[in-house]
Amino acid sequence: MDLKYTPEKIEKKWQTAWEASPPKPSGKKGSYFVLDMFPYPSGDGLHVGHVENFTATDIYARFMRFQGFGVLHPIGWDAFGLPAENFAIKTGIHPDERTKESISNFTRQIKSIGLSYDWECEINTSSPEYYRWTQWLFLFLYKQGLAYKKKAKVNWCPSCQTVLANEQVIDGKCDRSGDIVIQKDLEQWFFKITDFIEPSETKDGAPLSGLLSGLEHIDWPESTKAAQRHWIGRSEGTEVVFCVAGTEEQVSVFTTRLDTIYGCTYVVVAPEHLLLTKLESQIENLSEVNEYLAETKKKTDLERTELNKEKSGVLVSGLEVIHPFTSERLPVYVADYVLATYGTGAVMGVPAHDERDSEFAKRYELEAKTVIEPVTGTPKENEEYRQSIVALVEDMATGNILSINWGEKFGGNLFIGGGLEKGEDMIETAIREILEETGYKNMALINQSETIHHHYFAASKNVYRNIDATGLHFQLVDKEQAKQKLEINEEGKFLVEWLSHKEARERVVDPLHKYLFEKFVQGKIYTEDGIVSHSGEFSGLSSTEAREKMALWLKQEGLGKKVVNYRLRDWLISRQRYWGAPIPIIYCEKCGMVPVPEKELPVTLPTDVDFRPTGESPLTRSKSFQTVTCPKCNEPSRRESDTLDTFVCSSWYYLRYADPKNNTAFASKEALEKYLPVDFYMGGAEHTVLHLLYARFITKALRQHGYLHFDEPFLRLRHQGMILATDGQKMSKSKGNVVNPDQVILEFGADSLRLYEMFMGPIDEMKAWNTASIIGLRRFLDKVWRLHVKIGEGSADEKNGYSLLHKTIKKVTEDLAELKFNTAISSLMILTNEMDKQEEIPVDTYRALLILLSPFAPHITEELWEKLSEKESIFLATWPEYDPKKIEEETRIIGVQINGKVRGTISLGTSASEEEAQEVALQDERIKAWISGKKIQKFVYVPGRIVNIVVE
Ligand code: ANZ
Ligand code: ZN
Repeated sequence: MDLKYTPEKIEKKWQTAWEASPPKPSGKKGSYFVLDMFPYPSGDGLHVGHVENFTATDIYARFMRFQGFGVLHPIGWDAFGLPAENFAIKTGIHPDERTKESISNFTRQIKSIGLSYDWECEINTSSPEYYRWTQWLFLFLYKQGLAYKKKAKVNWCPSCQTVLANEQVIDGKCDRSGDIVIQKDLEQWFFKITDFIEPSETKDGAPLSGLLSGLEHIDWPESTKAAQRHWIGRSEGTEVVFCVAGTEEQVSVFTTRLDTIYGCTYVVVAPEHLLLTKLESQIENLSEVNEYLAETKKKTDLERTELNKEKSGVLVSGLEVIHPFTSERLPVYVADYVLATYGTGAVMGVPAHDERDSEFAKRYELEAKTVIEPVTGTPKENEEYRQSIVALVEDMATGNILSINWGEKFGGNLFIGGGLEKGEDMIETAIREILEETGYKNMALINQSETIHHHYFAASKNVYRNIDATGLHFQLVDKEQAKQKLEINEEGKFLVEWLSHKEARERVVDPLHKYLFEKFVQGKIYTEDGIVSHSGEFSGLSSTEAREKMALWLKQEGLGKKVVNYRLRDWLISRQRYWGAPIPIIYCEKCGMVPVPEKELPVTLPTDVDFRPTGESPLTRSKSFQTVTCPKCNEPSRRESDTLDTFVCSSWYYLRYADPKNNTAFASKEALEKYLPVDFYMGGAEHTVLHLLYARFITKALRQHGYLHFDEPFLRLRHQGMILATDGQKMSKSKGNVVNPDQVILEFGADSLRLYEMFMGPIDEMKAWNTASIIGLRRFLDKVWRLHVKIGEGSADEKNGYSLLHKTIKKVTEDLAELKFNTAISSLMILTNEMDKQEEIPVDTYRALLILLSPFAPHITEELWEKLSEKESIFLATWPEYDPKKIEEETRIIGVQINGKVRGTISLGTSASEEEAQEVALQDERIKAWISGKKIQKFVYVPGRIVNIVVE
């Protein structure tokens, strides 16, 4: 028996053995699909983030096999794409050659980590056997009317002469050449993803969930679902027609805030808006307008809508529109913060209630009309009505604001407030209140707010109140001060305090007073719903009611209708690039656009291509590719020369894994029914909005036409957290801080690398690399190895003190099911340390330890298993079960002190943690009664002795 653990000796040995005959348990419980987001085989090889992702799913796949499932756990290559093509442009090495090299490097690396992939299912999206079905998918969508061609504005780099994806545009510049990217109108192919946003039906009449509603029933991180919803951007609003004065033309605007329309003081159209061309002859400052239009052509939509950028625009003189409700004439602006591609490409400007409009209006000195009165606090029943004022007095010399500290119970710090008395106007009230409460005598009014509808509980009078409050902003004229008349309240508080802006921001929490501070001091505008004012017959309605009634009126007048808008656009899938799947379409002079017949697929990518970018797709210049006849009339024709976005390849690959060799369909019905949908999916959080959305769309489209039996592809999804470099920065080649897994394996072995990455922290959190701590994991494995010499006869029992074994079995089993790998490993470490203290270890205990550890560290456990004279692989063994009786631990009665007095007792396990103690204590009825309504300031558990709770 080797006394020393030498991973380099055993890891290769088992990798070869597993490859020759992979241990395949029976899988009685049916199939389970564990999937990684398949990698792009880059020239840089595998990075530690891949290792994190792949190890996690490998552990989970192994665990599920132990649980009796027939696990499908495949790997493949997302092999088309720009990097290989760019590399080819630089080096002359063909993308196919480069990709194959990279794949073989990735394969070698993956095998060296001991990942249990089903290699017989391997796929490669750049192989004709695969992209034949990608092309089939295109034709399927084309035939269903879900793939179409239209002119669209795209990112264009004038120096590289090519279209760029949005991700390739960084700060408005090309990520390769650094040139400014412009927007260009080009004929492009699209997939109609927008057809699937809302629920619909399959062609057999079964319900089909939409891209929005489908999210409700899948187990995904909330943040990912939120990102999908945000990307789709469903928005309910109204289209309102503004007639252009003196013409037959109209401008339609889209608004979500019809209730603010009486506050509209101008209309803005996007630079691309047709009105500018239609009424060009009437525009008096045409050259200024045209100059502005040329300027905006240089910007991407992203730059145009960025919140912090200064808004620019130009008045279109000569044009005026008519307000549909008031018939007032309003000016028209053109401004690039309005996008042509959203809503109607025009907006009504409401500077008083919209941030962007407010910024714009300030810059161009446009009027702001307040038409929404804020509602603060929460309405209650039986409120007492009052009319009140709040005075915010500012000492301009110091910048401080006058407040009264009423004490916690009475609202903390507030400005000066009070109700109107008979015969008094607001200013008189304010001056009286200021004098009574603070003694200050002389101030000047600077500003007055709109009415604010405030709901609150008046603690001093013990009533709920509903007040119409007006804020008055005063400036202190001098410090002359009479004696303060009011007295200290029951809390011993009633202090006049001058607050700095920072203090006011932190200490004035009452919503009414906070609002006035933000309005008067910070210059914020009110952008929420409220009560409509200065809006004719609609004044006094709530925002919601006003939107309904105004929309009804517009409809009757034929000046508007309710609409739903989405941010999501159809998916632009054509690329003027070489290294992608050719789009299977032929253009014939006689017959027009003709799809390539299915039996002629794949349309293979030619090799006689000069892929240097010229602005045209490289495939236009390939003789072999372009020598083609029309499938309908046999006349010489030409092929579509664009290729498919690589996101198309990855939108359906998970289906292919079910049946990767099938050459009559992308997968057979039986195989699909057996393995899909994917039970567990894992990958990085960075690119997931698009990929996940596209995959869901393709699933729904195929489902609609009976090719699939499910309408969501990934039932459970998790993201691994990013691994940062030792310096806490993102790993990158340019910073030279990249950790190469090959190197780690060479130094410590693959099992240590696997364990380390899983032990770094919760799988979904961001973590920083620390080479020094890998040694700890290696020592743990050394210890597991050495335990071997202590194996004796017999099985674990009380005498051996191995209730810990049963606890560990329970913990590891439960943690694995929940992907809590770090805590599972630490409980295995505790068990190992405990075993290390024993003279002799029962063989059963050692066996159990090895099985529990095997998903994490497959090589060492397989080797030690063999040393136990086992004939079969450890991965065919039976997962240990725990005996609940052995876990029941001793309990003790613990006293619970509240503010120093013992108020009760609880019963706790001897090893209970502080969290557990807190949970038990706070559930105890007596304790609950003692602390109800009070805030817990401190909770301390002195293990085995006492619980101490401090409440206010
Ligand atoms: C007036 C208004 C007043 C608006 C107010 C908001 C607040 P979401 O929610 O994203 O759908 N808008 C409409 N079309 C636009 C375009 N093409 N480019 C830029 N902005 C556009 O946003 C809808 C709101 O965004 C609309 O409601 C409109 O401004 C603006 F107090 O109309 B709103
Ligand atoms: Zn033809």
